[in-house]
Amino acid sequence: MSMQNKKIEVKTTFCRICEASCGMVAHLEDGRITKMEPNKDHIGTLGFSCMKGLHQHKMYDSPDRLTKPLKKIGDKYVPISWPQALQEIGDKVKALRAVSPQSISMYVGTAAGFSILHPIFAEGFMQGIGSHNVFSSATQDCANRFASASEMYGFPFFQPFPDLENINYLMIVGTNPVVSKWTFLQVAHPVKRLKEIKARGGQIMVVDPRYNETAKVAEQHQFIQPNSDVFFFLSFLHEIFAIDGIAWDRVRQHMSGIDTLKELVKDWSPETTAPLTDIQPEHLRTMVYQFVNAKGAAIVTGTGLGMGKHGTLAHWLAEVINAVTGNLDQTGGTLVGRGIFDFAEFAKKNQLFTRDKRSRIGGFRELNGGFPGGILADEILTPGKDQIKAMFVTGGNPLMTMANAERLKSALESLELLVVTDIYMNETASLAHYILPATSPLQRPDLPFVFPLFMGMQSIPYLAATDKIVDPEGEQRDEASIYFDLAEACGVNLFNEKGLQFTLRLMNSANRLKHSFKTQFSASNQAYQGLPQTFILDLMLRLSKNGRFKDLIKQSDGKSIPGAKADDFLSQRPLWEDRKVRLVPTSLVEEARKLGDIFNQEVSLKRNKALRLISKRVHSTHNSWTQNIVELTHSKKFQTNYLYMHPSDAEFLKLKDNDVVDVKSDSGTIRVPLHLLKEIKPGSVALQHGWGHQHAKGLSVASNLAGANVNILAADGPDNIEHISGMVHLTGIPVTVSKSTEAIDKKSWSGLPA
Ligand SMILES: Nc1nc2c(c(=O)[nH]1)N[C@H]1C(S)=C(S)[C@@H](COP(=O)(O)OP(=O)(O)OC[C@H]3O[C@@H](n4cnc5c(=O)[nH]c(N)nc54)[C@H](O)[C@@H]3O)O[C@H]1N2
Ligand SMILES: Nc1nc2c(c(=O)[nH]1)N[C@H]1C(S)=C(S)[C@@H](COP(=O)(O)OP(=O)(O)OC[C@H]3O[C@@H](n4cnc5c(=O)[nH]c(N)nc54)[C@H](O)[C@@H]3O)O[C@H]1N2
Ligand code: SF4
Ligand SMILES: [Mo]
Repeated sequence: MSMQNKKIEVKTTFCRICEASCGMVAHLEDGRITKMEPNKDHIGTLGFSCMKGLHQHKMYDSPDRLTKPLKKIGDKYVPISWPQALQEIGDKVKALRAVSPQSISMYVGTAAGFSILHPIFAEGFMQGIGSHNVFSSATQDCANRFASASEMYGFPFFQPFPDLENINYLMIVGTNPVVSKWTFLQVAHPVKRLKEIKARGGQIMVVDPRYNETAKVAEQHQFIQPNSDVFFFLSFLHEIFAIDGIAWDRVRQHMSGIDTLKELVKDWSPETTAPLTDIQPEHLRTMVYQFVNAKGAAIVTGTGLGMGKHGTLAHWLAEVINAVTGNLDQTGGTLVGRGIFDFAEFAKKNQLFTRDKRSRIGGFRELNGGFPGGILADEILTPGKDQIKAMFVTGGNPLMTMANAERLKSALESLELLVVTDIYMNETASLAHYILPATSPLQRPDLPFVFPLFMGMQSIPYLAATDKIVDPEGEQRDEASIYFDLAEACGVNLFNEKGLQFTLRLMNSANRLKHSFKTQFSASNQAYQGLPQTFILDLMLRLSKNGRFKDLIKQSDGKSIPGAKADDFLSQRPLWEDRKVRLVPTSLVEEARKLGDIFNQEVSLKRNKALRLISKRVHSTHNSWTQNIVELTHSKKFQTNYLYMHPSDAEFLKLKDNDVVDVKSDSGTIRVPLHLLKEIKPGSVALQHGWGHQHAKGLSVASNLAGANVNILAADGPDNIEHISGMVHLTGIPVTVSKSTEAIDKKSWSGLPA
């Protein structure tokens, strides 16, 4: 075929893999993407994109993509039609629901969050079912922040973020934005943004058990013992009081509880905590002095702190430090954004996120409509009324990403119904009764990620929209339509709203009709038409007075909008009656008072030379789902995860680089190659999560790589989660490491039995 017959197109869109949401340009030939490039003219993402974004079309266009609903029959998966899949799932759900709606559950993964309609419709489906047994990846990464914000500001999504344009002292604790591309703030090109701070004379201090990629840019770094951040912050506050670094006017006017705070930290001098944190008192005092005297300072935290043992308390104290030093709601400090509508007041009016439900196991309070993932296996395995018997997994891979993978595997295997909606047949799907093929981000229209859209959490404010770039293939469907159809099949109404379900039914029929007129002479006549996604997105924009979807699409480099500003939060927006920031919420203070005993236990564990396992992300992989891209794993270096260890620990344990080691915790053992790393704190070891794909039935590239699932080492169950937020402990895990007596069998060793 000659070149000129090819249909060449160039379309703009944005990446929906991580929060940076980079503006991108897709080059297409005959409807298939041949190249993804950064959009150099994008006003918010500055021509940035990473290697995952540049290779995303390979992932979305892989022969491994699911294109038809699959049903497990015996040991095999056979394609079935959508009507049959929906009917069978619907019948099973109806039978279970008649006995107990709570027996039907859902796990919402992180990929769901990167579509605006997916989580809304999935949640609506569960509300229609009448079950509060919803779990999400939030208790693996950020529920600590939601819990802390709920207690301090009365609303989980008030998440102050640093004013990068004006900040002069940025302290980065337990996050590695250079690799992760920031979390809880949309920042494309983190290296550039960090260098700008330094170029104008600002300072960046990284506090981390690893001299990580961000520390290399910051050039200032302080090692800290894993899990000890909460004690570091107690001493930090102790010193702020000692040098009177409190912004008294601001505190008295806008915050409550300062006296209790002073009393709480009085015994935590830097000398007290140094034996655990390994932060020398002089150094801590210098940091406090610099923080207090900077014209604009802030602490930011991330998953390294949140996935630890005291994630909520540590994050809360970081927020308290920002607040009492006068940096909250201040130019150069932290700002609280506004989204396209007043989400907080809307939530208050509609009584969203009220935390009134309790879990059957452990009596945990729900947070943002979800329960802790750490009790999921117990909820499934413990007999009794409301025992979970069916589960929908949507945009996630809990078997790889949640604690105690081995136990979770038996739990998932025991379900009467497991339905996975994904773009790939991942490990979790490999246990499912039904697998539903979803569209990829590039196959659906969308608005930006929920944090920038609803809460204005952007370092450069803009609004954007994207149309679909390529058509769905085979029988792939978007999740909004999938959950609408599932609601129909299960005989329930989305959000338990009859009127809404009826309206959607009308929209659905109108969409089909419109399409059949349009395409009656074309070959794609048979294509499925679900809900009119662009119509719904347009409605969201219009109702929030943000114009039309079709106009926004035309502004493909982003539409500039007003950003977050200072003096826009304190005494105005906290959702409490008095609108004051609660510095010392009762439930958090009660927990904090227990820290004395915990401190002593941690010190003695440290004396026993227990190694602490921490997390580690790399540029080329994203949780459990980019290992299937050949281009990102062809180098031998990227074909497994490794245990990273300081040479001094290796010498003590008589280990050398590339040895095969067994890493053992109270929950299990995994076997991986060892990598010596001078940049890790002696006593800490690091492992990357998301590996060990050998038994995935539908990942033809990833299942041929090596690596093991680190979450076999993490404990689950009600006693192993932080009970304010429900977070599981995925970092700071005590482990022992020894040379393995056996070599790694690359094909079979994932840590999990087949
Ligand atoms: N030890 C350890 N464990 C961790 C972490 C850690 O640092 N250390 N990190 C934790 C964190 S931060 C998180 S967020 C969780 C993540 O936990 P999960 O959300 O459970 O896992 P992911 O690996 O992100 O899985 C995303 C899934 O979504 C699918 N997917 C991608 N795009 C789409 C789409 O458009 N539609 C649908 N339906 N599916 C799609 C992918 O194929 C993949 O299977 O893991 C956590 N686990
Ligand atoms: N390339 C890539 N980017 C990603 C992801 C990915 O998998 N790969 N995942 C995305 C997701 S889902 C999320 S939630 C974000 C997460 O984004 P981040 O929160 O930035 O997560 P990490 O990059 O793992 O950085 C965690 C840091 O915490 C440190 N740490 C570990 N334990 C402790 C501790 O006890 N105390 C302190 N102070 N530090 C500790 C680690 O050494 C590491 O430097 O990243 C997103 N971006
Ligand atoms: S940083 Fe990479 S993965 Fe994240 S949005 Fe940008 S291109 Fe996508
Ligand atoms: Mo995450």
